[in-house]
Amino acid sequence: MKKKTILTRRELIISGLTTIGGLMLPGCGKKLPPTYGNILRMGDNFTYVAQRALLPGQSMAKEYQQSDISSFPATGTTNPANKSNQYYSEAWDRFHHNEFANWGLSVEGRVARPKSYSLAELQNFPSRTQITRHTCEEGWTAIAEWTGVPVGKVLEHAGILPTARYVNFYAYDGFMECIDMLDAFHPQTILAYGMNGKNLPVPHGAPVRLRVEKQVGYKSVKYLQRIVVTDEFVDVGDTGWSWYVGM
Ligand SMILES: Nc1nc2c(c(=O)[nH]1)N[C@H]1C(S)=C(S)[C@@H](COP(=O)(O)O)O[C@H]1N2
Ligand SMILES: [Mo]
Repeated sequence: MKKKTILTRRELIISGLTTIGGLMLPGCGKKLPPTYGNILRMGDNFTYVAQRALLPGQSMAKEYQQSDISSFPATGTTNPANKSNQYYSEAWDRFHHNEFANWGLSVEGRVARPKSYSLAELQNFPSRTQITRHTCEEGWTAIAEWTGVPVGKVLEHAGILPTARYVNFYAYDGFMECIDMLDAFHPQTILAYGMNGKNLPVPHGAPVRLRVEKQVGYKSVKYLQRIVVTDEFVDVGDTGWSWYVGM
């Protein structure tokens, strides 16, 4: 049953169907996330400039000890090079064959210097390592150590524009998710290339995955391809699943 739910969510995303959709604010034509109006998530509509003042007030997800690290199931897509899977990615398959030497993560949209970052470039940023608990919406949790570069560092390097509000993450298997500036610049929100002291394994999203420690598992996009910064809410992932699912 596990798999079915995930596939259903993703099939909806891929086919572009939306069951909830963002709310339209009358008069200004601005699309806002479905959770808008929840006082606890007023940050949803803050710009990059506004979030900088608020960031120090954000809480951290609990971090654990090495001895707490558990076994960790892989779910959803676990190998984009599997040709019998409908989410097969020829591009990812080629990068994988080449040990991700030519792989790059494109950062585009509302940034002054759009750029494709190689794995080496991402690894050259100051890194962060954290041991956290992953919570899947389907009812399991697991603890692992993740190493990567904070998303905020890469966005600042690309020159994020002051009006930017959201960051969309696209994966090679068609999966996509959107987060706001508070989550994007949260210190524990990282582009992870390491898991438990090794390179990120294929089943867990090689070569680089997102970790959003303040939200449920499905925000942590594996097999990253593209990051697109936007000024307005783009309803990419809201297919009956909540846009914001805080922990
Ligand atoms: N690209 C991609 N990212 C994804 C998924 C997926 O199927 N494809 N599944 C999501 C879900 S529902 C969960 S719980 C976690 C699972 O990560 P894991 O396989 O490392 O346990 O990845 C999330 N990110
Ligand atoms: Mo999940």
